[in-house]
Amino acid sequence: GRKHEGVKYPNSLPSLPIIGSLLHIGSHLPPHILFCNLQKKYGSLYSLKMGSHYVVIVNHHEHAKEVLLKKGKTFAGRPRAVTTDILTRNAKDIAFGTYSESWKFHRKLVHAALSMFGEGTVAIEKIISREAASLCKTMIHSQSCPLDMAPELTRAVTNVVCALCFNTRYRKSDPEFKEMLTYSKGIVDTVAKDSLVDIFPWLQIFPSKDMNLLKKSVAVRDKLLQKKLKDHKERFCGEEVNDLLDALLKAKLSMENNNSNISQEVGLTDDHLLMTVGDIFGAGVETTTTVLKWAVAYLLHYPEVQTKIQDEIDLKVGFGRHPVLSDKRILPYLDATISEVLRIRPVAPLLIPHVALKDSSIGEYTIPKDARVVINLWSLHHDDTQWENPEEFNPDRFLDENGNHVYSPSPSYLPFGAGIRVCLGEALAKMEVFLFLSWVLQRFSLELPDGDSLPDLQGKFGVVLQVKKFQVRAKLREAWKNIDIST
Ligand code: HEM
Ligand code: PLO
Repeated sequence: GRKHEGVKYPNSLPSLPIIGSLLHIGSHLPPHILFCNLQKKYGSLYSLKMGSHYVVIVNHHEHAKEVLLKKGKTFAGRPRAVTTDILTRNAKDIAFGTYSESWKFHRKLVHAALSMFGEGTVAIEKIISREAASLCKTMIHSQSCPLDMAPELTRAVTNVVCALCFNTRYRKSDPEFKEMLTYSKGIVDTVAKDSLVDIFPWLQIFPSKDMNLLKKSVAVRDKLLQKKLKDHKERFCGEEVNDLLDALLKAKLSMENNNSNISQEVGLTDDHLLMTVGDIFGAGVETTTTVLKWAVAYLLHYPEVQTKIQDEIDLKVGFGRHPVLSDKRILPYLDATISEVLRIRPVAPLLIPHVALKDSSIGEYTIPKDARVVINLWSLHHDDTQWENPEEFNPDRFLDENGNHVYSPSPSYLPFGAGIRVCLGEALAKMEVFLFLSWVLQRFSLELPDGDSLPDLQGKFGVVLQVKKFQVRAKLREAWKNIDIST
């Protein structure tokens, strides 16, 4: 650390032109891995300049918890960035909106709405099971040839969040669903490239081609969301709340009726409503689908893990009924596998950047107001003082000596973040991943198609850590050949 009148700042990387050449040694490493490697030279907490912005990179779990939990409110800000501003109409959403009354209000509303229609009630389990059944049914027809599971996994996950947000679902060849797949890919491929990734000289060029794709994709998304809002406004009578959009409209109406200025203060404008559902819809689809794809990719690499999960399901659930949420307790190996997938390939390896709302500190280091703080979850999840052979995929690390699932065998594990910015969809995502995987693995064995090479495990860094395309052969398991799958 650099000492300055008794104040100690984090080590700082040399300024950009020099880093340019320095970083080129490990050229084209994705940022989370580069930031992890830089610890060797600069320690676990260091800073760098990105344009005029001062950025602090946190690689150790104690520092991460100080930022997220102990000083959560101090570090609850978010930076503004050109691309996320386009996505969110200048940060009028939850994920990219900075700490404010409006942010608090929307977060609370969504949280309440999600628990009302889903989490904690049987309603959500029913919705997920319906989609799991539908997924299994389409997989039956694809047994004879190699299958890219991504589109159908995405549809299953989309339909769950569609039910929660809009009380609708998509059929297989629904044109609106296809449109959604296209715009969402356009957004994932381009958004946040300026704020996070452009720390790196070789990615700093943000081509106008990307910007055009982003704008076009956001316009298509906005049109779709606008239509949903219009439909809901026409149908909603102020009483019966069927989904998240109804809940938001009800909050808006009751504020307007109260004749208060609060709705201005907390921003219950149409823009805010649209951006809030946009967040939940977008996060709901891209994150959970990504985890499922990583899980399948790892099961192809580790067929013995798949066999163990299936043995557990066969023994504890059997073939007479489908898996239910309460089976989580009796399927610890599946649960451990999911935890391990979230460790080894975190969906958001750098979370979303945080911002210091006032002068503060992390450990012994002084952190000035407005500093951007990037938590490198990758470093936490691959810290070899915390995890034995961190690169190895091993669900057993999440089991105790009696074979029970341990939620967090190390404090260096935060797949959903923590504190006041913790993921809003954690409970929902966990239910979905558990049910979809247990349904599929109860019925099918997933194998590498003859002649294909194993799926890539590096991933592609972006606003989420994406999985490259791959195919599987999904074989209906022996025991199911004579059973009617639709039940
Ligand atoms: C934020 C992980 C699924 C909604 C986050 C963050 C992480 C995360 C790491 C950032 C925390 C931070 O910046 O400190 C995950 C993982 C998921 C998942 C691993 C799947 C397994 C979902 C789902 C939803 C959702 C299904 C929607 C229902 C959100 C929202 C935020 C968020 C709205 C922003 C919260 C805020 O800034 O206040 N998530 N997420 N996530 N997530 Fe998730
Ligand atoms: C995914 C593409 C969608 O079209 C728009 C969208 C909205 C919210 C974003 C999400 C994208 C990516 C994952 C994010 C989520 C908010 C919280 C979540 C960033 C860009 C995570 C993992 O932090």
